[in-house]
Amino acid sequence: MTKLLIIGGFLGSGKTSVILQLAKYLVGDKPASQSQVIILENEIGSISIDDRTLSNTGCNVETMFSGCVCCTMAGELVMNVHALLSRYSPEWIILETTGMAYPNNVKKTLEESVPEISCSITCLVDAKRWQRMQHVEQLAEFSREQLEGASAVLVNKSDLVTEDILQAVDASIRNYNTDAPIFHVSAVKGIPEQIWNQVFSKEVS
Ligand SMILES: Nc1nc2c(ncn2[C@@H]2O[C@H](COP(=O)(O)OP(=O)(O)O)[C@@H](O)[C@H]2O)c(=O)[nH]1
Ligand SMILES: [Mg+2]
Repeated sequence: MTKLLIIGGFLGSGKTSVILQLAKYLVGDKPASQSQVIILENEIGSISIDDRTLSNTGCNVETMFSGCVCCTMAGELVMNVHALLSRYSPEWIILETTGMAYPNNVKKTLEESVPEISCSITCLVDAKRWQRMQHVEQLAEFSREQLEGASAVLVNKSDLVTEDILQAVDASIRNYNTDAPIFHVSAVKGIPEQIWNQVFSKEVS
């Protein structure tokens, strides 16, 4: 069964940077497995910088412009995923959502319409900006919607903050998601294999 991983998180939280690390982990030193990993980018706007960065992984990068997959493009997402499955039979599809998407909606849509995938959400939190965001009501509400259905939370940019701040961020995340394991990472410094092993402990046998 193809595993579809939805990467949620606010704009600039490090989704693309984390996906670069994840692709490295999944492909490892076996270039043959590049074809087993598809990166699906949902960007709003016409020029895709992330797409070019991600192409360096050697994995297939597909881009969906012009709308958000959690709302206006839900139908198109389903069609795209069906097409990717029949064209590549990949082991993994990694979906980078727009910074404004609700990953839960995306997961629900896919689970209802594409039974041949198993879907999970990994949500990113920007360690540097998180606490400030929680003081703005709409952003706090948005944070809740993003984190609620996540099966793992990556607190990214841990290189920019102190241990005390990381602890406070963890406590705040627990207001929105009581179960998901929380990992402190830095996508620019590199995310070690052991962390990914734990993130996927349920999926990877
Ligand atoms: N210091 C630091 N910067 C990071 C980290 N991860 C991402 N960034 C930077 O944050 C910015 C946004 O990252 P990007 O991956 O494009 O975020 P996205 O919008 O969620 O895809 C870029 O300038 C990255 O270099 C990190 O772990 N530490
Ligand atoms: Mg991005």
